[in-house]
Amino acid sequence: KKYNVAILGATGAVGTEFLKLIEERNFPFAELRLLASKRSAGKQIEFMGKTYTVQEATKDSFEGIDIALFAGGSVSKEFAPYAVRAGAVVIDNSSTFRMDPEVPLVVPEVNPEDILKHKGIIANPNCSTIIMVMALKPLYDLARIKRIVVSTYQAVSGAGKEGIDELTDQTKAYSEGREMEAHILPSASLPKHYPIAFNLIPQIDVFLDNLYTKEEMKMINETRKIMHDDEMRITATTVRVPVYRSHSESVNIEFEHDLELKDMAAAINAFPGIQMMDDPSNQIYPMPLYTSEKYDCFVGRLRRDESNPNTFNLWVVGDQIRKGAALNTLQIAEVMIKNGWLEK
Ligand code: 2RA
Repeated sequence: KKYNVAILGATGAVGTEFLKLIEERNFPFAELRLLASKRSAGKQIEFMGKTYTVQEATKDSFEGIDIALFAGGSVSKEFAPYAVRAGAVVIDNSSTFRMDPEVPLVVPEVNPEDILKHKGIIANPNCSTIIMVMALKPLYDLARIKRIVVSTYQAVSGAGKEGIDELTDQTKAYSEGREMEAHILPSASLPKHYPIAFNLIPQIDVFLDNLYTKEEMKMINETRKIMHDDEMRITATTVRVPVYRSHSESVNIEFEHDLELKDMAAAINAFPGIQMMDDPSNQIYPMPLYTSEKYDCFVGRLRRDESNPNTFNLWVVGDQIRKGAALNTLQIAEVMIKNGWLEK
């Protein structure tokens, strides 16, 4: 069976990756409708030997659509209800619906059964959350997790094509001895912007009253929802780094009881979508320069935290645009197709 698919945000970094993955993974689409804001409407996109014209998204854009892939951003709030009313299942990358109790928040390898609770919308978690829970879930199945301390090193691709372009332009300017210009990071909507080339910015998204950023609270709240454990104590520090596409995360995990490193490594290797890359004696560990464009997440630096009982450190790296966004979204649709969960 083939499905009529709409992509909202077809011209951005995530939308472009949807198309690459649909082709790479032979996603069974019949009709493909590319939608974007007025600004990007009219653009021609060559895809699988056909020329598609990107249409401006309107409330009527979803008639006859089975699966609506939303790349994210504020447009999701406006168009999701129209797509649901037209009978489509919306898989949304934006943060709009993630904490809505009526909307499942899904990493297909971690909590696929939650998909069945959907009422038309399924939310794709934040990229840094997805990459972390891919490492947590195989370990949580060995021992319940009591506390997590995570620091992230997040690629500029999280800020879209504009973030990627800024890193390139600033690196070029710096190497040519010119002033680096900053217009995007830490967040386009903020009054101050800082260069990311040769720099780190300890702010992703806006600050909240508790002095955490929205990004940090997403990691805390979304992880508890995906893993169905509101008791887990979590603290996060999310940092933007001059890396193009993969997010890296240093995770300290306190379990309910002690574990053996070999059992933890075996559990991670046995879990789909993640694998160990961990051999310190041969300087083997995951690095973002080499994990980009890959489907899997990678874990290294697994070791005991000698400062606390039942506690371990690990380093996990994953492609932000793929597993962090477009791949996870498409995999949700793939799981629905495989299980017959799309049939009305
Ligand atoms: C970022 N996680 O990295 C956010 C949104 N993709 O900017």
